[in-house]
Amino acid sequence: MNPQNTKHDPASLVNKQLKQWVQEINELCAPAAIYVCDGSKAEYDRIMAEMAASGMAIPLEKRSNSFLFRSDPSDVARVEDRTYISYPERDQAGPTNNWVHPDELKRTMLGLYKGCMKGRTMYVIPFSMGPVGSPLAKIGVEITDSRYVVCNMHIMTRVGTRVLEVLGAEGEFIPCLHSIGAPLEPGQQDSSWPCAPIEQKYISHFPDENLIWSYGSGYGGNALLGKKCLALRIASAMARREGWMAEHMLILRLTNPQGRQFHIAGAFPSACGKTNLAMLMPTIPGWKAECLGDDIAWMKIGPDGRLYAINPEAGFFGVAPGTAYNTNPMAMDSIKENVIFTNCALTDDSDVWWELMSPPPAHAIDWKGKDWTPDKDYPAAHANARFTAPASQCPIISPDWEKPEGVPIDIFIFGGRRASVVPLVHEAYDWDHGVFMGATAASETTAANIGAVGNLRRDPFAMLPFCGYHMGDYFAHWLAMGDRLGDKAPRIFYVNWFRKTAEGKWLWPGFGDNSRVLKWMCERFEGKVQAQESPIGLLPLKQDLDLTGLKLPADNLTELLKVDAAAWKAELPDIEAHFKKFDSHMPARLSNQLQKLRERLG
Ligand code: O2Y
Ligand code: MN
Repeated sequence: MNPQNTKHDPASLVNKQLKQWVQEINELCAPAAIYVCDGSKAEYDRIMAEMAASGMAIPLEKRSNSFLFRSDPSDVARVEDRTYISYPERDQAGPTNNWVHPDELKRTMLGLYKGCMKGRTMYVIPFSMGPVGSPLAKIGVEITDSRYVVCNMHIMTRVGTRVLEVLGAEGEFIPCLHSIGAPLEPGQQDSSWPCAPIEQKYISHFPDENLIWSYGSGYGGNALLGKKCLALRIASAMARREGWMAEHMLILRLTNPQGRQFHIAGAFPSACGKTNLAMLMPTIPGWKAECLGDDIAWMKIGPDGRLYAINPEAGFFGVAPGTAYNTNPMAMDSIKENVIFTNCALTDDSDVWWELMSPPPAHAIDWKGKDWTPDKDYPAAHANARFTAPASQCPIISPDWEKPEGVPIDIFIFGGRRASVVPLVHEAYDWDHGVFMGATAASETTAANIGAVGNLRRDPFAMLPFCGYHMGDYFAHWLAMGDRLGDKAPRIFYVNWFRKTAEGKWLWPGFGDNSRVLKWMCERFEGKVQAQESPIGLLPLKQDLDLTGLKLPADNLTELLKVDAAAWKAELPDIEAHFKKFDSHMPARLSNQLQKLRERLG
């Protein structure tokens, strides 16, 4: 489409800062054309059709308006080693982030960006994280040379003209520059997933300037810059400055049989069933769950002093392998149509398939485009294969998921995957203790993580790869928010759905039955049930966990709620070493919590 003299023409932009930035990037990246996105369905359909015509997108006959993409095998996930938090001082980024001085990083990246969009269209994507115009929302503009990114951004964020209207002539936005880093020379044949080699990939954040520069990758969190880059890394730094919270949390609403609503936000490291929990189907009669978000929560203290949360995203970018009707029926029902699939297998009847979705097909084309049969000793779908689907398609999406003011959070949950030591659920004694739980959260690595299987990895607040500043200062921000919230602060719990017997069998059924644990939390919040003190926190009394209809052996429950003081004592040196990393930024209040835990353990 010729953008000249239309709303797609950058000359039509009224925001002065945006117009100037687009001009600067045009000069730097030298694209063949510039196109300002309007966010319409017609635009999505046209760009997707172009990708289908080029062979990059494979239309799926079994799912209406759905397409499969196969990425380059070198570009399949977020690249943490190539992700930078760039401040003038290394200490501002802290020990858990990669750091390069902004001058040096910009020099390197400017060299890469020079002429990087030759032969391609440069898309300007105005987007809102959060409902357009919400007091909690932020506006970003992503410039990209990837059509795949444009279509994914259409689903994952609110894109287009409405955003430009809210931005107006003087409004502020977060500039997000993205290039796949693969200029096209005249006559050169494009590849189906152009990207740069790993050593040229950079996912850079300049939090002092609210600025994101991404180069070389077209995949997920590296390229859809509204998600991890803006909504977590940049937003966490903004939130600290402005007194709110940007967290790696699902948001769900539980309604009890009496109609009382509870809002829960939960942070879990990867491979802990976060999406399953976000779309939970309770097994306890009379309880209803609604999903408000599966990955990110932005929270601000409201006029009544409570903490209000919005989901800044508009879609799900979910892991496909393992998603099935028996594990997450709501996710399966969310992806029946209007979906972008990436790195899934293609079946002979033009559908997608992935491991554990259903019995394997007799034949498929795997994520690398090769014939695949079930006798192969490698999976048909990549372990990080994804679906991008509109959140509105989730059958249990809450009617309030786009409420501009958000929903009041009653309960925070932290968790991790632990085969032993950590009980099914325990409650924090107070806010500081809850922050200690979040700060020490740990999970055993699985095949889906990078690194050896079964290693204990501390992932504070599940924010390790996503905190846009020094993690010690982030802990202090949590403490400061608690001080401001006072007695209106959410109650904090820690869960472990993954405890096993000595023989390696699951002790807890998980999935929909996790609603039983959530029910206990809600009843604690209401003051309906007592709890039992233990060295690590407050535990349920056995009779207060609603196990009706569940054939759980009594020994399992005993084991699930067991606190082995010796095993916990053995964890203390690791927690100490973990805290030591944060050096002078480590809040004394959390070191005190460690001391208190030590004393309670005896
Ligand atoms: O690998 C990627 O690029 C996606 S990472 C991701 C996507 C959706 C939700 N969470 C995550 C994550 O890594 O936490
Ligand atoms: Mn996530």
